[in-house]
Amino acid sequence: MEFYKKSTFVTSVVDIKNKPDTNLKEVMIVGKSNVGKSSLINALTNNSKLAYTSSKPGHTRFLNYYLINDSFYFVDCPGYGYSAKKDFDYKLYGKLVESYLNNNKNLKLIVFLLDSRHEPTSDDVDFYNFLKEYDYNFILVMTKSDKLNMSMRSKIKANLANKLGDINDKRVLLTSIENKKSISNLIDVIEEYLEV
Ligand SMILES: Nc1nc2c(ncn2[C@@H]2O[C@H](COP(=O)(O)OP(=O)(O)OP(=O)(O)O)[C@@H](O)[C@H]2O)c(=O)[nH]1
Ligand SMILES: [Mg+2]
Repeated sequence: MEFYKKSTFVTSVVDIKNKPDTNLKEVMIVGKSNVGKSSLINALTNNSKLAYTSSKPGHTRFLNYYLINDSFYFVDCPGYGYSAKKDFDYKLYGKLVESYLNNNKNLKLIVFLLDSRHEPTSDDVDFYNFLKEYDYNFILVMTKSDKLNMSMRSKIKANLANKLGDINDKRVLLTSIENKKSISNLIDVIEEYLEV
């Protein structure tokens, strides 16, 4: 599949009690601020106006549900690790994400984004370890690969292993919103997890 043809914004929730009342499957998109979560959702749906993106970090607030092909949700998360935004409430963020992950039978896959140009930050490492405690499937998506040169490219796996430990049991994909092939590869992987 090249991209998801039908996409609509459904709701933005601050309290998990207000999540959409359906049994549709969900794919969570998470990662540090500015890593490219919202942009990736737009690329996957070929809809540049769907999710709000910004070159300034800290833009997506709360959990945003996007209905895809009338069959599942992408859940866009606020980014962590951006402390300069003074009105960003980290306690609220932590609570929201934890309550989202608590016993979520609809959640089929977590897409954990990391910047392909850098080693994972300490916030990335913390979040990775936090996710590992849960039983959900998750994959690692290395974003902004269009900005990589050959030597950076060759270091990605070593950088990951250096900070995250053994990642041999994890799927690692490289994406760029400018590279359609990388987006359709990601769609194929997402579809695998949605089928089960
Ligand atoms: N070169 C390049 N830039 C990208 C790519 N993906 C995202 N960006 C840029 O990165 C910036 C942040 O993108 P967003 O999608 O808003 O990031 P986010 O993770 O949703 O950020 P928050 O909502 O603040 O947590 C924007 O300027 C995007 O244009 C990519 O694949 N390549
Ligand atoms: Mg965003």
